[in-house]
Amino acid sequence: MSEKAAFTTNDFGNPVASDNESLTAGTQGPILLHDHYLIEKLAHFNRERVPERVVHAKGGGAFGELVVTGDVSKYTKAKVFQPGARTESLVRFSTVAGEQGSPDTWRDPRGFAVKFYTEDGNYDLVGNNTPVFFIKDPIKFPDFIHSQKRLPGSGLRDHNMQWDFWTLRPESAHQVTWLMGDRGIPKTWRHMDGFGSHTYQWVNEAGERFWVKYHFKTDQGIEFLTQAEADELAGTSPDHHRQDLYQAIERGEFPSWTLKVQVMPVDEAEGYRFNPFDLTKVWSQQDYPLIEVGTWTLNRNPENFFAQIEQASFEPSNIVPGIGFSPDKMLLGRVFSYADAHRYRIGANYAHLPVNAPKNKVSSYSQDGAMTYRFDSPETPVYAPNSFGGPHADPNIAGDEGLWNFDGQAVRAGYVEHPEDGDFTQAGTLVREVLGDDERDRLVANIVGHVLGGVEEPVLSRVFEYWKNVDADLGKRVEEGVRSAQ
Ligand code: HDE
Repeated sequence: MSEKAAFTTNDFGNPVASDNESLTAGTQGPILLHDHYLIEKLAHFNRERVPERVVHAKGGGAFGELVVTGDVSKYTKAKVFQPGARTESLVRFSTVAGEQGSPDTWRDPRGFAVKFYTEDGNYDLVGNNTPVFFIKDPIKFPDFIHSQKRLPGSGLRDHNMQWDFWTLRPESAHQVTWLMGDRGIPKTWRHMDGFGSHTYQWVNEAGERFWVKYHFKTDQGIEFLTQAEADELAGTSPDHHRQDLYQAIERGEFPSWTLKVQVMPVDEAEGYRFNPFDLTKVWSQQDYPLIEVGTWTLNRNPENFFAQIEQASFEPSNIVPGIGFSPDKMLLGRVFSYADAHRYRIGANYAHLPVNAPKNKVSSYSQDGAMTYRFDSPETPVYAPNSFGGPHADPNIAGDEGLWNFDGQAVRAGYVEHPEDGDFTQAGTLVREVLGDDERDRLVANIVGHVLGGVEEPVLSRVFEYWKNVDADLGKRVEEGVRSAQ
């Protein structure tokens, strides 16, 4: 027998007389202005939504824990990655182009945003379920996203616009090959890998530096949906992935991933066959094998979706000592953009929200701002330097944010091309050496199906050329497939 239900109150704890009848002058009379409870309900209702994420609007997530089972202490001093360390974590999985109400099973990369609540503050590793991305310079990001969303006039999505952008920016080929293949529609969020995607810098206790790439290898195995299965679920179960994760955790079926890294000594970057900072490229695992870090398990559902998932904030700028940035221009662009997005979407003090707040003590000089919730004792100075024991910076971590050499010229130019760089090389390797025959067959069918969904000249000819540049036989099969269906 549940305990006696409490009386309904308004938002300030004042008990209310009725939740069913507004206050009127007589039973037939006008509603009275001083029915402040009615006004509170209607006014708050109008303010229930915050702006959805401009990308990655549809998603879901859970809490979990990283347990370090390996030993990477010779590469990093980051406490979160020390042997035996256990760190609480939050993840939000998402699609990219769809709005909040869009189906989980659309073909799209999946966001794989991980927050570690470490003893040195939050470390956010905000990746995707693919190791690469469509572009390599952040200045292209708004254009790229515009081309993947909706036409300005009709408000409709448009495959012609998508392929127009992709074929005019051929560096997209590697990611588009991933997208059009089986990885483009994971069976569930539990059955997909995650990647940090970018190259980051690790620093060990001795100050030695390494370039690293992160891999979350699913312990559930990689599984996918065919286009037909995905299309059916888009109609019958649009929240399929969100529901699957929630119910698996409810059943006590806690999904886990094995976190691994590739490590490159900093002095090998310049001579590597691919530009190691180019986000459209991977590092061959023959060249830099995966090294186990630990097990990351999801074992607790959010109690309130809006408070803990919709308002969750992830930002690549949240890094901890022992982990730094790299010359990857996409990473550096993101280091600005995410906190800016959260300030706009949730407000200046979004870091005060429990889901975003670090577990260690905050000793910053930020103060005030709307919805201030966290504050220090009255005697704590609000400026630095000061003579009254306020917090001070730690010079010992200078340089931990990532150090690398560069010339001083200001220039707008693409990356330095390494010997095996090129827009189509790794896409071709993926098609010829990684995919099996059945995966290639589905890749061709998915591309043909997508192109038949509205792509026309002059874009159509460029699509055939794009795929022939990836792989001659694949390109031929795509063109034959489209031509025979027209
Ligand atoms: Fe994002 N991205 N992004 N992105 N991204 C956002 O931040 C941005 C990129 C990713 O579940 C936004 O909170 C720029 C790559 C995820 O809350 C925004 C560039 C990768 C999520 C933003 C990129 C990602 C976002 C939108 C080009 C994989 C959802 C709302 C330099 C490595 C996180 C927000 C969550 C969200 C900016 C490209 C992953 C607009 C400028 C590459 C998983 O700030």
